[in-house]
Formats: sequence, structure tokens, C-alpha cells
Amino acid sequence: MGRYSAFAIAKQAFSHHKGWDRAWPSPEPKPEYDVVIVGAGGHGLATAYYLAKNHGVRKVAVIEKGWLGGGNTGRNTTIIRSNYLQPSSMAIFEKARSLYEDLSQEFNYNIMFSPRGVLMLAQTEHELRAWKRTYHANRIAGIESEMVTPRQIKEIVPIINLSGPRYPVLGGLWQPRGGTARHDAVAWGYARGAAEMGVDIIQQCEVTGVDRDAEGVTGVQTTKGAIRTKKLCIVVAGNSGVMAERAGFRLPVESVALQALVSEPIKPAMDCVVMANTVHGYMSQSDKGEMVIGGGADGFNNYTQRGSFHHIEETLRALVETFPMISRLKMLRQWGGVVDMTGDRSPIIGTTPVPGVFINCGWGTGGFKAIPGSGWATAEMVAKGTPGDLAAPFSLDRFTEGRMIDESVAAAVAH
Ligand code: FAD
Ligand code: PYC
Repeated sequence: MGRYSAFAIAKQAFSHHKGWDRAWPSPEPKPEYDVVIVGAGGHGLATAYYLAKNHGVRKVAVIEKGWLGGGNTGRNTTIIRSNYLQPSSMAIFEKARSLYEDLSQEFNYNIMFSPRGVLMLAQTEHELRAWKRTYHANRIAGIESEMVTPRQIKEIVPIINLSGPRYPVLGGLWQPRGGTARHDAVAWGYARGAAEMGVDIIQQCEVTGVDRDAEGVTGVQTTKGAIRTKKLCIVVAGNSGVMAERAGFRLPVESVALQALVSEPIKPAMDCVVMANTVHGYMSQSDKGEMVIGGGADGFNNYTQRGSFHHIEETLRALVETFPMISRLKMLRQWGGVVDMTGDRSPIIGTTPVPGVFINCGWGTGGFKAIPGSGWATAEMVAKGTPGDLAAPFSLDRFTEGRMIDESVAAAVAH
């Protein structure tokens, strides 16, 4: 695959841009691979990329039932931050955030990482205390974040309404090098990089069954035929419960729809990301000028990719009180993704009861920001057969051992 550069664009202009290579090939599945990864979202593709790059494992197939990046990776609000509470969460999310800083250069593909700053509002005394606690935890872990006053918040984001009507803004947690990236470019960058190192990405191919013998996994059944493998890594987000059942084990994961919407494009109005967890809405502005707005997760399990209607009203009510100017905007699109929620709101990266089968799931409403770190840690686990330091705390057996990584109640997250 050719390199992208100003020179390449100029050269292609002479042939009316008809000479570009495809961004990645579309091969037919081979009969056997060293590793089969199910799911070509960000996490599956990043796992394949780091398997090839960090561990030299290149006989890898990523099998995708739709198109790559068409799941939650292409449906999220692209917020990247690492200001978590628990040490194991901070470690993996900060690893991811720091990898994001250089991904465009590494891929030779612009993922539009924009470290514009993420501001988490505190709108109750409880939330203020929780953010202070997170701030101190971040400092101990070496993560750059700071507490800001309402006055500083008004300077950072002038369109904000600090005084209510329901909840005044009492302060906030500011991560200056948090931000956003273009979500599908992240998937495309990993796909391009992995394919360049020999990984086969097979789209429009569903994994319908898992073959096993007494020693463990032997292969998968797909809509394009059977594939043999001794290592299978399931990375299918909202479909994790379904795939785990096909492999012969159960997961402590529930699937619900989480939704988002965007407004018509307007002139630059806001150059950071704001999360208002108490009223529950979050917003940033895309490079096209659309206000990108995230809403709530459905309160019941489902597999729809749209989310319930009442959330649109709740989310917009929250944002109109936080940013009154958006009451004048027309909304352009609304969509949802099926997110995989664990009880402690932390992911699962681990081995499973079936030898040779690995799982990466449970990222729920917050896994876009984790893609590089998760891929790094999952590749290490699959290559070596056992989790390394980054992945080890997130093992599946923490649910039977009662070793929760509480990013739920203790960390005061919104969903
Ligand atoms: P996915 O991208 O969903 O990929 C899984 C893939 O597996 C899919 O492409 C699917 O088609 C495929 N698959 C499933 N079953 C099979 C099968 N049997 N055979 C073959 N392929 C299969 N996170 C953040 O960090 N910041 C945010 O701002 C943020 N906002 C969000 C907003 C919304 C509306 C949503 C829905 C999510 C948001 N998230 C956010 C969460 C984030 O999007 C996800 O955690 C992350 O994208 C999960 O990536 P993934 O690769 O695990 O899953
Ligand atoms: O995890 O930061 C996050 C997030 C924002 C919107 C959805 N998830």
C-alpha cells in the first residue's frame, strides 16, 4: 500500500486520482489462521494490529459480520479521557490516551486526534467531592487533570449557563489533554495498518458457531465456511453474550442501546468537550460545525441500534439548561449503538472457561477512548496466552471472586 503524502496527492492528480491503491484488501478467508478475531470494531482491529506489530503474529483473521467500524466504533461521540478513579482503569485508559497522541503519524493516516480538553461538571456537592477524589487519584497516577472553579469554567466555555435552573455548576474536573478523534478514521487506520502487516480483514461474514474438542477451541463456523484456529478472540461489544453462548460459556454482561444525536452545523461555538453527568448530557462541536450530543442508555435490555425516544427529550432538556443557545438549533440525525454493560462498569479482558478462547468486552458506554490501550493489552494476552499487567485486573473471574473495579457507584459515572 502506498504512503499518503502531499507528493502522492500531486502525483495522483496527473492520473485524475485513478491510481490510488485500495485502503485495505478484501480477501476470502483462508482455511486456517493462528488467531481468529471476531469483530472488526476498534478493539478487534487494534488487537490484530498490535498482534502483528508488537508480537510478530501475522497469520490473523478479523471476521466482521457487517462492515468494519460499523458497530459502536462508528456510532460514538468520540470522547477521549483517562480521568478514571481506580488504578487499573487509569492505567489502561491513560495508556490508550497517550497512544492516541501519535497514532496519525504511526498510521500515516489522519485520525484527527484533537486534545481540546474535557470538562466534567460538578452540579451537586456529592459530585464535587467525587471529582476531587478522582482528581487526587489522577495526580497520584501521574495523569494531568485539575479542579476548576465556576469562574474558570466560564472562561473555558463561555456559552455555558452556570446558574441552573435545576443544578448550579459548582466546579469541574478538567483534563486538558483529553479530547476527541474521528471515530471511523481510528477503525480505518488500524485496519490499514493491520492489513499492511498481513492480517486478513474479512467483512460481510458472520461467525455463527465455535468448534471445540476436549482440549479447547478448534475453529469457527462462518457464513463463508469453516476456519480452523487454536486461538479465538471474541471482541463483539453488544453481541458478546450471543457470541459467548455460541462458544459455550456465559458472561455477566447486559446489552442496552445508548444513543447520540447531532445538530445542524453552526459557526465555532465551543472548543472543548463538556460532560454534565447530573442533568445527563454531553456535548462537543465537530470540525463540520455540528454539535455532537450524547444521551442516556436505555433502562431495559435490547439490541436495537436506535435507542428509545424519551431519551432525546431528556438529553435535550439537560443540554438546553446547560447551554441555552442550543434551544435554537435543529437536530439533524439521531442513532444508537448496542453497548455491553458490566455491573462495575469496567471491561472484561481475559481468558474464558474454554481453552484457547479469549474475550474483550464490557466497555459499555466508554470504550472508544480505550481502543489503543485495549488492543495493546489484548494482543499481549493472546500472543502469550495469559494477561499481562494492563489486562490482568480485568479478568472474567473477578465477578466470581468479588474483586470489582468499581467505576460505577464509587466513581459517580453517569450511565
Ligand atoms: P464495536 O465497534 O461494536 O465492534 C464489534 C463488531 O463486532 C461490530 O462491528 C459487529 O458487527 C461485530 N460482530 C458482532 N457479532 C459478530 C459475529 N457473530 N460475527 C462477526 N462479527 C460480529 N466511548 C467513549 O470512549 N467515548 C464516547 O464518547 C462514547 N460515546 C458513545 C456514544 C454512543 C451513542 C455509543 C453507542 C457508544 C459510545 N461509546 C463511547 C462506547 C464505544 O463506542 C464502545 O465502547 C466501543 O466503540 C466498542 O468498540 P468495539 O470494537 O468493542 O465494538
Ligand atoms: O466515557 O467519556 C465517556 C463517554 C462520553 C460519552 C459516552 N461515554
